[in-house]
Amino acid sequence: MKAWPRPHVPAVPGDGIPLRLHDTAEAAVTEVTPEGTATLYVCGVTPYDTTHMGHAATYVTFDLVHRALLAAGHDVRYVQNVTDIDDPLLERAERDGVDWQDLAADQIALFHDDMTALGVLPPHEYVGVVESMPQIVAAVQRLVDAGVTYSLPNEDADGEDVYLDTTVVPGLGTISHYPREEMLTLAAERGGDPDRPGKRDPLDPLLWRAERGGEPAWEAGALGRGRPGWHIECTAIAMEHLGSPVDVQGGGSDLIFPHHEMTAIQAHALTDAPFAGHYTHQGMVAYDGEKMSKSKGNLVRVSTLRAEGVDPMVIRLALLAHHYRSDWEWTDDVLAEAQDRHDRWLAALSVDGAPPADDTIAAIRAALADDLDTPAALAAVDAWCDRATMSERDPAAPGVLARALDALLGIRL
Ligand code: 5CA
Ligand code: ZN
Repeated sequence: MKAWPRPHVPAVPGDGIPLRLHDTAEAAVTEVTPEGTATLYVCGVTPYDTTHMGHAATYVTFDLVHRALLAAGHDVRYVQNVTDIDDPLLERAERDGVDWQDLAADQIALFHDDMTALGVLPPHEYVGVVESMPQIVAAVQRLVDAGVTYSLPNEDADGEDVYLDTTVVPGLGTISHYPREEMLTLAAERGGDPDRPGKRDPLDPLLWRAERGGEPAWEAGALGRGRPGWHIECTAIAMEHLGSPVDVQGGGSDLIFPHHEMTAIQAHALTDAPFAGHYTHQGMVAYDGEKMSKSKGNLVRVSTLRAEGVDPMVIRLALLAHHYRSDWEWTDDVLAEAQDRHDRWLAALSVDGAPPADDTIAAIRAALADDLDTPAALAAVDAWCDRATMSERDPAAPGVLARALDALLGIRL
């Protein structure tokens, strides 16, 4: 599938700094140490009701990871999936009386438009689940052949559903470290089926779902017609396009369990090696006191604000004002503060000569390399703007700083 257009990334003066990033599995901030090209896999949208501020926060955060790796001197290869077949997508299409493929195509187009407006660098491969069916089927079949799966009959289907047997593969809990009770609760809330009779462990993830009447299904050889479980899609797509381990696996913190836990276990079962060097997670953006989510409908959409005339760079500044690991709430004040900052920065960068910017650029680089400390990076720019009207004059400084803001923060004023 095609991604969105790639903006130019200007060169930045100064030395690259190795990126340190939080790893959920280690519960620590550690250096990202790519061998050769740095690889980044980020879980993409399920294309309905996108792009809300939670989605935007996640993709802007991993855009900063992408930019920080480039600024550190690495070549980067970035893959993002799109979950273009899934229960919630089918349910929404049914509710609205539209074809699920048309709904997905429209929402993917809208997502691309929003990502372009927000200045997010596109992935090198933007990969749909539907177009990846042969690789996903092959991954499930390899797990079956390895003897780490079992099948359960289903009265609604001719074939059988296939599960990974987590009682025989190692690693359950090594990403999230959540207590078992919490895992059981989250599995039930987030697409799992812990209460299904016959499962060897209630947490075992579904790998292949036999065709139910009226549902889309694909041929899968010995597995029979059906469609994949959610987690194996990302395992197969990441391994196909990046190999493993990937340097950074990303997504929102709502994906820590079960999605990233299971993605990693499955990859480990396939390769006998860790899936990722860093499992990095964006905190949750809330609205009206609750996590912003498509299922609840408490959404602020990027496209709505854009249609109201809000500059997408103001939206991006609103997101950057929060550290990516904190949970925070979208409010009108958040947007108003970002608009103020945008106007101050624009005014300061538009003067005829300003204070030298080298130290400010070094401070932005250092802040971002330190686990994406965007509030510190923004504060460094604020401080430069406060000095911009003072006497010291470097005619080149506004241009140099503007290009650094573009390259490092994705802020193009
Ligand atoms: N297609 C799957 C991943 S394979 C999925 O989770 N899609 S999604 O559309 O529900 O979410 C897309 C991304 O946005 C995920 O990384 C998710 O963790 C993140 N996300 C969703 N809601 C929020 C939120 N309120 N705050 C921050 N990130 C969020
Ligand atoms: Zn995923």
